[in-house]
Amino acid sequence: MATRRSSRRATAGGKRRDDSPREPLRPLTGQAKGQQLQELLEDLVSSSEPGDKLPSERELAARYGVARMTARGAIDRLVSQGLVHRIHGQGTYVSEPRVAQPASLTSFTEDMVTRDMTPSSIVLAQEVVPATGPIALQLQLAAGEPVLRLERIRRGDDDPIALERSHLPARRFPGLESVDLAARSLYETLATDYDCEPATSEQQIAAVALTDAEAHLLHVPTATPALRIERTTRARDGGVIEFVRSVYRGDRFELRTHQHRKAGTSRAEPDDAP
Ligand code: 16G
Repeated sequence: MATRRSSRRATAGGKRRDDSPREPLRPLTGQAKGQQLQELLEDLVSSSEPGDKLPSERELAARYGVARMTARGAIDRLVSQGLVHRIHGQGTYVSEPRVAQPASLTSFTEDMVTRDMTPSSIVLAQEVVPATGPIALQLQLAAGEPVLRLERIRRGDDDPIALERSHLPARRFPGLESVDLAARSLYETLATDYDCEPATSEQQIAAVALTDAEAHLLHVPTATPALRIERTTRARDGGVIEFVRSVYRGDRFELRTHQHRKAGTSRAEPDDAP
């Protein structure tokens, strides 16, 4: 799949441009015309801006000498990859790129800045409450001990991307409930104000459909696909400092991982026979 240039920026004010390129007729030849067309369109998307309009099925069919069904199929695949979206009665438009979360332990703020986006948050809850059994278990506390419950809508360039529901041990971070976490990064605050750096984490990731309430907060239709991430984070001293349950919009977020294969894994074992 084509990866869009990270430098691609939102069209000012979300304005849509209708400047479909006017190229000469270039009939596709050979097998798998749908696949060829899809690749051409992925290329076109990678050099476009969010909000740019794609040529219509009819234009694509005429330009590349393919059936309209073939053009529709190629666009459908781009839609399902999240590269473009259809607006009923208007056409197909290039989508905002996904934000990549790297495999390393980064904060939302860092993820946004890496993508050249401006992070911001809307704080929905920031209060000290007694830990419920499951939260206490995750934070390795006794049930009823005070925890900071922090719920934030995380935004990139003012677009809501994720909903994060964190719990932190309140005794370790006294006063954190009064810090303006709409304006400040949590990780930066922990490091600067509490001399506590997040060091390691374990994550569980699952594909989910957003609930009504989540979809409403993230400004997308109900049941939009999303990634649910649960992360337990420890400080350098090994203490658990955060348990977070987040949902990230599937159309705006992706995870990047790096795999390492152990040397010799694929070799057949020599016979043990004497
Ligand atoms: C990430 C973490 C979240 C942490 C936040 C801090 C996941 C699932 N979540 O989004 O646990 O609270 O970064 O971000 O990755 P901040 O420093 O920008 O407030």
